[in-house]
Amino acid sequence: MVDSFFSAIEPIRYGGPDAESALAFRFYDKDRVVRGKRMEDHLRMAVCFWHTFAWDGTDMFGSGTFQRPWQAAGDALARAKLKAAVAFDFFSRLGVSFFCFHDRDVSPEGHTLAESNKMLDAMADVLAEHMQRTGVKLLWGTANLFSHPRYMAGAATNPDPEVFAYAAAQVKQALEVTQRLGGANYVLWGGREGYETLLNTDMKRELDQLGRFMNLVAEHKHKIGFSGPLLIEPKPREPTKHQYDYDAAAVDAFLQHYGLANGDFRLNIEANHATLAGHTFEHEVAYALAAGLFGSIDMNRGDTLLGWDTDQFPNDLGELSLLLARVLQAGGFSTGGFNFDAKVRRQSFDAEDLFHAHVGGMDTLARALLIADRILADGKLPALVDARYAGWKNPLGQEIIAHRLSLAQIADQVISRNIDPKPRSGRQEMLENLVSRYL
Ligand code: XUL
Ligand code: CO
Repeated sequence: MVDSFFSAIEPIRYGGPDAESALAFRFYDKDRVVRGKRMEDHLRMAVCFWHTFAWDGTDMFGSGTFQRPWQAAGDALARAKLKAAVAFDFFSRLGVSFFCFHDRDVSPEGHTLAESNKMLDAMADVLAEHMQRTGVKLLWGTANLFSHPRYMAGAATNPDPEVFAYAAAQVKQALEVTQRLGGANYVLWGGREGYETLLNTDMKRELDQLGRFMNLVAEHKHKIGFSGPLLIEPKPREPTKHQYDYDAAAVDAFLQHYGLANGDFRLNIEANHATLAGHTFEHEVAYALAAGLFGSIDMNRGDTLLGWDTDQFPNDLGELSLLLARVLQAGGFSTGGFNFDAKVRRQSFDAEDLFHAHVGGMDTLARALLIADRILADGKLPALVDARYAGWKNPLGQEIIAHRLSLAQIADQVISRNIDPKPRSGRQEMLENLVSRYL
């Protein structure tokens, strides 16, 4: 079965921009060196278990369309083993470097937490063997604290402390398994950490609970010596009406408020979550970088006409070229990477559709990397931004920023020196034309 599921697909190779086959990389040439680093090491791309292997194509109007062999009825642990074997066959044929998972994507829910933990431990051994055999690494692990009915009113923010405790126990196990598998990061997405209605919600209490929860996770990370960062993944809503980790700025404020802004936590920015929050993807990444919280990226896209998290594969070369230029300029990823938190459409149920989706996403990022390199090598765009702020290098600007002038002293200078600033063009259209020339 493992051999047969993807057996019609040859391993994906780099064929250059004019490759004939639909299933070849045209730009992703993993050993090609760009700005002193191999493409594979720049992009650190990952396939996610949940959309690609756990989801069966169900949506809110219809049942599963995929009917994968590992989703058929039967012994849950045997199916989890089959799913893992097929997944690693996929990673190898695709030639991707990393994968990501939730505890319940790779291992079934038992009747008790002890039983679930035992199965997860067994599955971690299975994953470790596949990782050893294929060389595919773990970008991050996480716990699913939103699917089971016990979490319907939240996990850490639940009105019932026993649910908080259950979630804490689940994270302890998922973090330890992530460490055992050499995961580079651990992710916390607060799927239901928010509310459906304020009528039944004590917001202050829920935020305090969430703060305490993160504090406990950070303590445990240090206790076990997990070296990667904890990544909080902002999302404004869905499935909740409002989620406390609304966007990068909200998480930044939360971390500061609860004494958690000490380097343990960074952000996992997801493209479609950014747009749901009314921001651009580039805005969220720019904020994370500005706040010193940039960690990793969940790579996908939304649909301009659909107001929910459609999690489509990325294909906007212009957006991604500017994004990569921004990330490269800031030094690139350290522990993070590009995880395809993206799913094929329900009608794309063939095995080969999973390859078309990932090959397209990987090639788009690789091509964007090459364009970003041109943007930075040419240097005009960063130079224009620098020039726009050049005044701050002068004595007035430096004294203001260095806290050497009070409001009254600044006011005195404006009057005594007859300061009379003249407007300057922002040159937006010229910059837009410049960017088009790189594409
Ligand atoms: C949900 C989402 C999650 C997180 C991990 O929108 O993005 O899959 O990435 O829990
Ligand atoms: Co995500």
